[in-house]
Amino acid sequence: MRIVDGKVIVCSPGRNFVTLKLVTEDGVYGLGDATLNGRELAVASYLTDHVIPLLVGRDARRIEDTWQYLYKGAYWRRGPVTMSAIAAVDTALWDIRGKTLNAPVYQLLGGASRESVMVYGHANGSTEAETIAAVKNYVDLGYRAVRAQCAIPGVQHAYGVGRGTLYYEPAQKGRPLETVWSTERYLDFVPPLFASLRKEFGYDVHLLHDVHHRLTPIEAARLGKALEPSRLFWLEDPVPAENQAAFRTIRQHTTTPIAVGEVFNTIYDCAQLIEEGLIDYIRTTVVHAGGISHMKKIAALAELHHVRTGSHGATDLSPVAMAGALHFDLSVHNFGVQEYMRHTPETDLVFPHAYSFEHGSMHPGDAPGLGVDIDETLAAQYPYDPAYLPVNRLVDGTVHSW
Ligand code: EZ4
Ligand code: CO
Repeated sequence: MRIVDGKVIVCSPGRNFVTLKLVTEDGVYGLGDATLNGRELAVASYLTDHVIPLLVGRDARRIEDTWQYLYKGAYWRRGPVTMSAIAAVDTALWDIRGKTLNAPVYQLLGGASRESVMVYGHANGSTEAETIAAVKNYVDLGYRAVRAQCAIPGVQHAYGVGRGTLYYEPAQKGRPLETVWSTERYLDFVPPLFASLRKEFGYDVHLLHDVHHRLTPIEAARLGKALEPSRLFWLEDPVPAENQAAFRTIRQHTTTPIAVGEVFNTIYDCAQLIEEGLIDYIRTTVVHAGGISHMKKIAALAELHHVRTGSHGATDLSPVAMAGALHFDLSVHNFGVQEYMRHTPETDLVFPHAYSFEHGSMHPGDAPGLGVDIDETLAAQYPYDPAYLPVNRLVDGTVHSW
């Protein structure tokens, strides 16, 4: 079964997406998500100019061999552009394999380890009252896990403040938005916010919070300790994670569970975190960490060390990546939770899909392959529209992690 054609479809139905489509000699095609928020065309070029020409003529069934061929064969290893491109190829090949065997991808990965996968939604507010109302909205929609974020008084544009809808999207047109950050105000504001949420909702709903890489290890340790009475499901990205050993400081001070990984590309980015037991949830996802094949290896390492998965699932992951994540989540033993930010209706129409949401959980569906398609005619009506993620500065103007 030879690959005879491949193309990259860039479209912007509400936000930008890069989608790889590989076609076999039998006319079966597979899809892979290659979206890298704010740097989309670099991955599109990597695929079009350097990868698709190498795929034509290869056997579409050799998924692992193709992964190694692209990873080791590039000589230049790792990195978000390379690994998103490899992820797209890998995902498309699993899609093709499922379609040709007439089986949903999760059946090829070992079958379902659970009936469905618990997801968490994003509750954002400009005030504590708004965040409480947003959490209530998710609880009323049936969610059993909710991530709560709130603007901080005196801090412009704290991470995760919504625009009054279910569709949170931080990337903006034009030059990057510059946001201002105060760690001091944040550290004072967040523990009482979660105390209020617990008072309102009790302990039956899982509460999560994303620090978005903004603290130092000792600050994160202090926050984790202060949040212990609120019993978070997890505290996400407490510090930038290039320095994996720095998580030891957090671990030595708090029992608040730690989650990390949305910007990781390979198992090497999290091996120390996992092997030293420095985290509780690994949040790598199909599109940015080398596809389904590589995610399985990360999950297998994590399982040895009591670390569960919590795949990233923001709106900058297309429905193709979301489907891949759901097949992965359903099949791996050590699944924890899946992030689920709803795509806009425009996005859902461009990418018809078999996955579904019910009672706070999702299921990938039983369509062959990934169970997601792309309407290319509709996609063509939404041309690429450059957008950037914000740049963050401290109050005195120093560039800080966003
Ligand atoms: O800011 O995916 O947990 N989710 C997140 C996301 C990220 C975006 C960046 O493109 O942190 O909202
Ligand atoms: Co995050």
